[in-house]
Amino acid sequence: MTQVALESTVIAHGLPYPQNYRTALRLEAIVRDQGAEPRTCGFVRGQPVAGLAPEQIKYFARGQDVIKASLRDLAIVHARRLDAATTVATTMWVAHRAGIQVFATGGLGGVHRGQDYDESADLTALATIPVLVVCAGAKAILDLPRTRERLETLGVPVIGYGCDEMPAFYTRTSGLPVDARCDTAEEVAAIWRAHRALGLSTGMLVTAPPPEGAALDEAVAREAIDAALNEAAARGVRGKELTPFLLAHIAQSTGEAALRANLALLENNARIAARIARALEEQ
Ligand code: PSU
Ligand code: MN
Repeated sequence: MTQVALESTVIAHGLPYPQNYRTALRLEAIVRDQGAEPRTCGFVRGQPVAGLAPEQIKYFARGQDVIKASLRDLAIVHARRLDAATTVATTMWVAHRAGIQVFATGGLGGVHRGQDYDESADLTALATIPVLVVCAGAKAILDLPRTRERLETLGVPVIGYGCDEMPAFYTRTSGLPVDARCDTAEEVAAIWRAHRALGLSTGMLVTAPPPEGAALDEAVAREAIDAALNEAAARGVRGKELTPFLLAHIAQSTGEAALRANLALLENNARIAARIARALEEQ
C-alpha cells in the first residue's frame, strides 16, 4: 500500500492543543480517504518511528517532554532515548529510511529575514534526501526570495501544483516563480519518476496554494508577520524557538484566522500528497 509521511513538529510545536491532536488525526483520515496509508513520523525513546499510533500522537500533541528535532539533534535524541517531534528535515530522513517517497506538511523552513545565517536544516534535507515534499511554500515569516534562491542553488525542483508562483503559506502568491506548473497528480508523478530515474539524490518540492476561502488577506498577513517579527526581536527569541514563536504570535494576533489557514492548507496538502502517492503506484 502506498504510504504518505506526515510530520510531528507541526503537531507538538506548531499548533495549540487540542486542535493539533484533532488535526493530526484528520490528516491521517484524509490520506486514507484517498487510498493511501498515513505515516506520522517521530522519535519515541530515541527510535525513529514512521507511523505513530494514535495514543503516541496524542502524547506528542500534549507536547510535554517532546523536543523539536532537526537533523543536528538526531544522534543526541537516539543516544539519550528521547521523545522528539520531527521537522520537515527529520521527517524526510525518517520517511526515506522507511522507504516512503511522498511527504505532506504545512510550510517549509528556510532563510530567516534579516538573519541570513539562520537557515533551516529543511533546506539541507531537501538538498540531500530524495523525498517529494508537498507544502504551501516556505513559511511567510521567512525571507522568501532568499529561500527560493537557495532551493535553486541546492538543485531542488520546485513544482507549482495548480499555480505558477510559489504560494506564501498564509497567502496564495509570492511573486516568486516555480520551475514547472502541474495541474494533476499524474504530471507530478512523472517528474518525480524522472528525477529518480536520472539518479538525482535531492528532494523535490511541490507547492500548493492554501485553499481560496481559507487564505489570509495579504495586508492582514503582512501586518501580523511584522508584529510577530518585532516581538521576537524585542524578546531576543532565536534558534529553534523562533519558528514556533512566530507562528503562535501570528495565530493570536489574527484572531485565529492564521490558524484556520494553517489547518486548511495542511489538509489540502495531505490530500494532494496522497493523490501523488497513488499516481506513483499506478504509473
Ligand atoms: N509549518 C507549520 N508549523 C510548523 C512548522 C512548519 O505550519 O511548526 C515546522 C516544520 O516542522 C518545519 C520547522 O520543518 O517548523 C522549521 O523550523 P526551523 O526553522 O527551526 O528549522
Ligand atoms: Mn534556525
